[in-house]
Amino acid sequence: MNAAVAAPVRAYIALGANLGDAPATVHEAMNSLDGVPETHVLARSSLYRTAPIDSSGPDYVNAVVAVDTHLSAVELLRAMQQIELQAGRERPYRNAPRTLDLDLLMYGDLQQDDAQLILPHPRMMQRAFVLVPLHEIAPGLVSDAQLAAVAEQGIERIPDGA
Ligand code: PH2
Ligand code: MG
Ligand code: MG
Repeated sequence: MNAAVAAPVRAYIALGANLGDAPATVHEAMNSLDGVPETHVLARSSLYRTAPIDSSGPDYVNAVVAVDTHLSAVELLRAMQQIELQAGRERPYRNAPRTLDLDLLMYGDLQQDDAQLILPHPRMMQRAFVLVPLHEIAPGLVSDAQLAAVAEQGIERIPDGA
C-alpha cells in the first residue's frame, strides 16, 4: 500500500513589474515559481499593460498564475519573496516602482489575517490588474459584476510574443 498523499492546495499569485524589462521579468518569474519545491504552475494568464494605481512611474506589466503546492501559505510566501529579491526588488517606500512584485491572492480557501499574511488579498477585488488576468485563467472566481466595477481602470492585453 502506498502511504496516503496529501492533496495539493490551489493558490493564485499576482505578478507585477514596472521597472526594467518588465515582460521578460514577469515571464522569468512564472518559470521561477514553477521551479519552487513542491509547487507546479498550472495556468498562466496573458500579460497585461496597466496604468499605475496608487503608485508612480511607468505603466505596469501584470499577470496572474495558478499553482498547486504542497507548501504552506507562509512557505510559499517566503519562496515568492526570494524570487522578488533575485529580480533585484528594493523597497524604498510603499508602492514604489518595482522590478517585480509577487502577491499571494488566495491559498485554497484559507482565510488569515495576521502580521505575516492577509488572505484572500485585501485589495484584489478593487483592481482590474488582478481581476482581469484572474478571470482569464479562473473565470469562476470573478463575476461579471466584479469586472464591471473596475472597468474604468486602464488595462490592455499584451499580444503573445510581443
Ligand atoms: N501594484 C501596486 C500598486 N499599484 N498598479 C498597477 N497597475 N499594477 C500593480 O501591480 C500595482 C499597482 C502595489 O503592489
Ligand atoms: Mg502588490
Ligand atoms: Mg507585494
